[in-house]
Amino acid sequence: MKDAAPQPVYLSDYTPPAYLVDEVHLTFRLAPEATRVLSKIRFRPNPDAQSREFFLHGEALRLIRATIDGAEISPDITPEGLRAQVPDAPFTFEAEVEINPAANTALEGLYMSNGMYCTQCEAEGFRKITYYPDRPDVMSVFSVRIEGDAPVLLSNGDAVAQGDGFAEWHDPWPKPAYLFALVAGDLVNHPDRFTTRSGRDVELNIWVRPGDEGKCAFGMEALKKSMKWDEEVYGREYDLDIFNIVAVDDFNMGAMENKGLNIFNSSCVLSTPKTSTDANFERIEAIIAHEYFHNWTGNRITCRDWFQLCLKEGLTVYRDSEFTSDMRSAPVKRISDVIDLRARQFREDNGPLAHPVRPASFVEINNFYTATVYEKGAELIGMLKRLVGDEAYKKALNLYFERHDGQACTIEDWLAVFEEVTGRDLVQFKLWYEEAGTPRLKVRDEFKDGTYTLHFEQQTPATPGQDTKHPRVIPIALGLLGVNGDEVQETRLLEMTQAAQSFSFNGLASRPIPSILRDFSAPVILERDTSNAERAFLLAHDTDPFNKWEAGRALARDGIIAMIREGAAPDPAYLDAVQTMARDETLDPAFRALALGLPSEDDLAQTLFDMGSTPDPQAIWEALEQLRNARAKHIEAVARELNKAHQVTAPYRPDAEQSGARALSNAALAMISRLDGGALAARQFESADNMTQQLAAWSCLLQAGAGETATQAFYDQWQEDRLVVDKWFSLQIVHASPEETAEAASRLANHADFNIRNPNRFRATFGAMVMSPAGFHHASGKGYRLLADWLIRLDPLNPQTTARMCSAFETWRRYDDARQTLIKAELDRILATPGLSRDTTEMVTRIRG
Ligand code: 0A1
Ligand code: ZN
Repeated sequence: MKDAAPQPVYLSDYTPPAYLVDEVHLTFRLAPEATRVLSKIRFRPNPDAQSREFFLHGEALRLIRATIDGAEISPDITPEGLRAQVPDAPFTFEAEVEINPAANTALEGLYMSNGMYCTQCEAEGFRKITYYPDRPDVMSVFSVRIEGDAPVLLSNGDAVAQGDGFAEWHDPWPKPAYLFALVAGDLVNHPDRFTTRSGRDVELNIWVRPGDEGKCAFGMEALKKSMKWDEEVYGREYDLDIFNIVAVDDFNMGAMENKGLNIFNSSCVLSTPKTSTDANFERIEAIIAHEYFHNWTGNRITCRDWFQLCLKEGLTVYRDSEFTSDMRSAPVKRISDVIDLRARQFREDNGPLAHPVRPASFVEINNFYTATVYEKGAELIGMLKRLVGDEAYKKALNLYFERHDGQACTIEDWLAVFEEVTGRDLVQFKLWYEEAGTPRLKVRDEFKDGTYTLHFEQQTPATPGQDTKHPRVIPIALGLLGVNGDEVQETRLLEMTQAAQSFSFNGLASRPIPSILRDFSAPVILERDTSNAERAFLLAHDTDPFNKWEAGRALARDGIIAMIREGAAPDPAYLDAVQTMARDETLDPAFRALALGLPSEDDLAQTLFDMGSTPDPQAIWEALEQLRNARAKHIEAVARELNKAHQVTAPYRPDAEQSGARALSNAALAMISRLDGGALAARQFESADNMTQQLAAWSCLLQAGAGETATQAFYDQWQEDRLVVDKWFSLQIVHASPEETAEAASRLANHADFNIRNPNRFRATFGAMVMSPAGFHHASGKGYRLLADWLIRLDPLNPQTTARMCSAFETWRRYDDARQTLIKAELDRILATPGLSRDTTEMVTRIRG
């Protein structure tokens, strides 16, 4: 809680730990309100240390007793931890503390969820369990004994003993405290096995609440695929005899990679065709892979300090995106990732919360699990791979695993293996880690005497605390097309390193059409004056799926911008081009579904702001509605054709092929529903045998204003399934008219099924409100007020989720004075709340600027 202004920590202040830990023994005597934790820790002075101060982190612990080498001590206790005099030689520290898991609503440390004990220790949650050097560069071997009456008692590593009311676990791999985990409760398992390529027989389990055992099969298949993929692609094998996954309903994030005992938000692991959408299945597969891949990139090689978070997260996100590309469609994955990157990371990078992929300071590390660290961090790996090539990437990774196994590393260590393998100097590349902000890449082109020249200029706007930016290395994948649509220059990589740089191509018969930044080869904003004709040409002919999609998106975006700014009619060039694209049966249905998507309201608001206009959320919403209606009319016949032709009749499978077909037929259904008042959607709602079809139909009905019966029917059918009820909450709010968004959120927050302590339900309600910009930014300010009211209520219970949700306000400076005044008043009101958490204080302070 906030007493004095919270103090930042700086990367430049890093010093090695004073003491290292050789082994840790923990005994847990579980009781909901008074769990006893007994620790026995073998310390030794660190020869590399700069001080001999013995400090152990510890928060909200009741110390019962502490000893050093068996002799009782009276340590100096502060709200942050414990200090004591210790021998100048190896010694054993023992402590007994009491904690209260039942009162832990922050879901950090040891807490309870539906009667089950569960932990979350990343980043700094272990200090709420016992006194310990809770920093990732202190790695140790853990043995754990759990005493309690729950039928299932789990911790990291391998089970070494089990009996009535107790279990003992030993993890032979040294790890930092943030990877510790404990779970105890009435759980049932979905078991399986996997044999690693060197012949280790691994027991696999997904542990769930009784009744959920039928929802694990898909997650288990995803786990086995991930294990195999990591062996085949990265040569990484699993290293214990058991791998456990536990599903928990109350969880702040998606999932956590604790060694040998991954803990998942139930929404990221449980699935059945009837209760989960295609998108849910894909996400579950990706998150299972992500957590599993952390076993090497994160656990075997971890981070020296939390500033290096992108070392494990950027790399692991990159690895899970490669996995999804291999399992499904690479172009569709790339396009979806870029949509997400622009929506979340570019937004962050262009506002008051902008920070480098490796931040240089923070107040609360939990506020830095961001799109920048994760998604931009992954983009940096992708650029590095493009620059050095596949072979060198593989060699560098092998060297990284070989050299740093068992260590806590830095970005410098990471870049060094690439420098060594390739002989390249990566000093300039490192700027991508150190400087925040999205580079703008301006392009002009010229054609003379058979030579085509592209002139590039790069510039990165200032970000908070970083006024000056330096030119970055930008890998620009480029192709050139001839007027007949043939490729006259296949994709090649241009390496831009200067502020301004030109590249020429000789011997061309006529002026080519450039396809720049293929596959989105760098996370930059490309600015180029181009014609709609050229975009339509690229949409029709580009061989690079990303740029093909991008051309359609730009065409749509500029058309909508003209509608908003000039009151123009929907652009006929866009309507015709999209019609041709949609009915092109040579294109993957999933690609076509993506290409039928329109830029988001938030994306358009930022575009308008960048053009010097003040975005009006209501006008943006109206223009999008007008375009959607016009498009539905214009391509009605095609929509009807597509909806029929891409119905899936085979038994449900959540694979890329069937999901793509459903995505396209449902995109068509959305258009048809704008014309038939929801008649076709009503039939689909009635007959749907899977959640993808049911939800799509209900959503069309809500959109058409004909959803009342379906809304009730959906609730009656699914009220016992908490993950489906989350969908029931969200969708009603997302589809409310802008006039009624806040009312819908408020009504649902007062529904009997609302539970402020469950982050999934809170996000389903208020996250949905924020995802409807015209409603959230309603001119009356009621959206802002409602969100602030609920954030103030949530903060004392769960600071982490509160702080994350504050980012709804991060774009406030885009808007008109009246809205800015309203938002600022809410930010001030939040900040003035007595006892506001450090997490929320930091976020609101940064947003306010
Ligand atoms: N390391 C996990 C995400 C995670 C991060 C923080 C948490 O609590 C503050 C929980 C989970 C991952 O990348 O999956
Ligand atoms: Zn991760």
